Amino acid sequence: MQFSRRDYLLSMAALCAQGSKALARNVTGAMTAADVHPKGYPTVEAVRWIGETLERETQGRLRIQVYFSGQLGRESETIELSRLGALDITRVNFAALNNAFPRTQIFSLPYVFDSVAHMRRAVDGNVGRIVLDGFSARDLVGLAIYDAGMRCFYNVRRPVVTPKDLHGLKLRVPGSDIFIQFVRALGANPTPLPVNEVYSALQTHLIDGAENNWRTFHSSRQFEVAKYWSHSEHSHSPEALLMSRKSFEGLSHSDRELVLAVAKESVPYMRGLWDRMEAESREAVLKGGVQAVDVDRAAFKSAVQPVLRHYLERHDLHDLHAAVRALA
Ligand code: BDP
Repeated sequence: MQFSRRDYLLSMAALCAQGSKALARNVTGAMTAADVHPKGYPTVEAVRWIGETLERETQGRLRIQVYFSGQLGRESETIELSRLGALDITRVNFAALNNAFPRTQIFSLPYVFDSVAHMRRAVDGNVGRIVLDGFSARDLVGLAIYDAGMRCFYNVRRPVVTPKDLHGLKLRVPGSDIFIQFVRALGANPTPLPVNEVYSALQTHLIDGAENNWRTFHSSRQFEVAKYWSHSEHSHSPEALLMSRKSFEGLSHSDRELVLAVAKESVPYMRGLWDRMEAESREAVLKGGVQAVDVDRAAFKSAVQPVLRHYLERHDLHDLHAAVRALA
């Protein structure tokens, strides 16, 4: 059974009023999870896979109802709902966490990873563990880190090959100071907006462009309006799968272990979907008339160096960065 966002919030309010401990369980008794992406997106499918696996392993005792397409709000809102215990699980990009959880900045900074393989080594190893563990101080449990491809710039105006070509363009960025600062360092005007508002902002020319991966560019249909893609690969900012600490602590010890183990197993499953769907999306948008160009990568990298240097003055990020670079 599918509930609207309003139904969900009303049932949450009713449960809160009763002082129920299981705040986040929706009226069907399943755990609730939120994602801004539509059904079929690799992150949504990975969380559905976790739900099906849990259901099978526990004979239906643990289940997950995934609210996709932003039905439960923006990423900043679902993070807060999870911290409060009004939502069990949220899947968000690290960019949405950067300001409130400073350790997450290590994965969103520009040009910290040389390749997807490098990013996977870092998130699968100690650095990933340290970053996931950092969430517990703020009422969340880090369950997994998923791929989000390589973010690139695109716009409605012109081919962009060097940072100079970005000058004067108004570019949408996620609500992260890192993104605001490096887009400014490249000479463009950063405009923070929630992801689900980017398509219409491009259409109405409120903005000239944005940056994201092939899959989001495709599934959000932004490619229909922004025809110039620049292969900048400036950030690999991955996805975080987070659980409310309240919900997690409401589970028995063995259920906690099971949830952690199944979330871990969902990473290779998600990567399989990601690799296939990213390639499909790339092909589809190119067929749809998008013109993709290679950029002067060295010029992009050097223009954002002051931003990187500024963040790496912090000891925690400096050490994490050294550990990430050692895996290059
Ligand atoms: C996409 C992420 C999504 C973010 C979005 C953004 O999957 O979680 O909301 O980027 O740019 O790649 O905000």
